[in-house]
Amino acid sequence: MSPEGLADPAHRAGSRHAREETPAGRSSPGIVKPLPPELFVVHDTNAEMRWEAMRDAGFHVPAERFFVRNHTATPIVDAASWRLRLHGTGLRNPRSFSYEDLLALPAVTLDAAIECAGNGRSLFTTQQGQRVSGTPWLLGGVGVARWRGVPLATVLDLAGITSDAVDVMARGLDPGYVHDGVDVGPVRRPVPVTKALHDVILAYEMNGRPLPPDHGHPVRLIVPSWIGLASIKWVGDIEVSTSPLSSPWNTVLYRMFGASHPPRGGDPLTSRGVRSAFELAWNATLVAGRPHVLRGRSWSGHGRIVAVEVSTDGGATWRHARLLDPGPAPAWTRWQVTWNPPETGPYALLARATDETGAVQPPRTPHNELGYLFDAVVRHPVTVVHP
Ligand SMILES: Nc1nc2c(c(=O)[nH]1)N[C@H]1C(S)=C(S)[C@@H](COP(=O)(O)O)O[C@H]1N2
Ligand SMILES: [Mo]
Repeated sequence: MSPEGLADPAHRAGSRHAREETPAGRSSPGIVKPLPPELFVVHDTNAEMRWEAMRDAGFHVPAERFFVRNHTATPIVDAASWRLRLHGTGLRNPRSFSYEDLLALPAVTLDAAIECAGNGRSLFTTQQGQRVSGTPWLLGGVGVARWRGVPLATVLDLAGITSDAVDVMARGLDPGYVHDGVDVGPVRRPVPVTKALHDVILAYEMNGRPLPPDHGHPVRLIVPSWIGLASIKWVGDIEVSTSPLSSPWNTVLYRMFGASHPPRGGDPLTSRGVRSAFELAWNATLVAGRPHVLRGRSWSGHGRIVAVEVSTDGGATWRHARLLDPGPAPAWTRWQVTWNPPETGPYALLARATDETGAVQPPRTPHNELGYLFDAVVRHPVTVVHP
């Protein structure tokens, strides 16, 4: 890996990252931004967004509140000396771009969700009684931001992509990831040329500001509608190849493994399914005998959300929630429904979304060992109490 642009190759070894507990909340060894406990739940090098904190947020998740999924640690990359190197057998004109070069190219703006393939993983266990391994996300491994950058197609054209190129693999500048005791290098994973040329962008802005360190500064990929892993952060180089490329992230990780899957795993994961979340704390307390506006958001990697139904009686009856956004496909749709809880006691709130392809959230998600793509209807526990 080229160390170009890495201002702090020692990364997170410094004492400012060694702290465990601070007045601002728990910190993570690999994350730069503050992680106040009212906004985040920290899982090792990752931080999940609390859904109850979305209640007063707008359509976009502010960068300070956006979930972080780091395989290792956020590198501090200096945009001025950073270079994006394009190389490989699928290019006639291999070349590099500086940050300024990218800023000078025609830009596009896109509202898109980033969602970890493991979002909802803990529900395989708590809701379906199954064993899975990996970061135990609840539902906060997702966020929508407004991304601005250069279409990857523009940059690939300038580097002379050949008509027989098949795979495009971006590689991060983060420290190498240790998998099964072996350093397998920085996060990287191929995207087929058809997707790379279709709607992928090299983003340098998040919600109108330069990308913050934890979200890929200076430049990251945004691969709309695909699992978050594809949206490589801190991109240092991109390989374009006329033969298929591989990395641990499309061979031993991010595929479906287990009894109902092929012995060497299903195909590498691409687009995400349909999912919903309430903007409520897990085990929230609500007061009986008065109307509550239940709000939430639904999203799908296959297309626009066209309907969301909510059940407050454990799935016996359903009613349609009011959709509040036109539902731009790669982002999410906010919705709301009013509920007047009749009695005190424990309840499960369910939300079930349908997208424009007709895909509906199922009652159960088939098991896979690494706990990817949990898309079943979630039973969100709340307690209703006396006023
Ligand atoms: N270089 C690099 N890119 C990466 C990762 C990483 O660890 N290193 N994590 C991936 C995964 S698994 C996800 S879900 C998204 C998370 O993006 P975020 O941290 O900006 O929310 O980044 C992806 N890009
Ligand atoms: Mo992820």
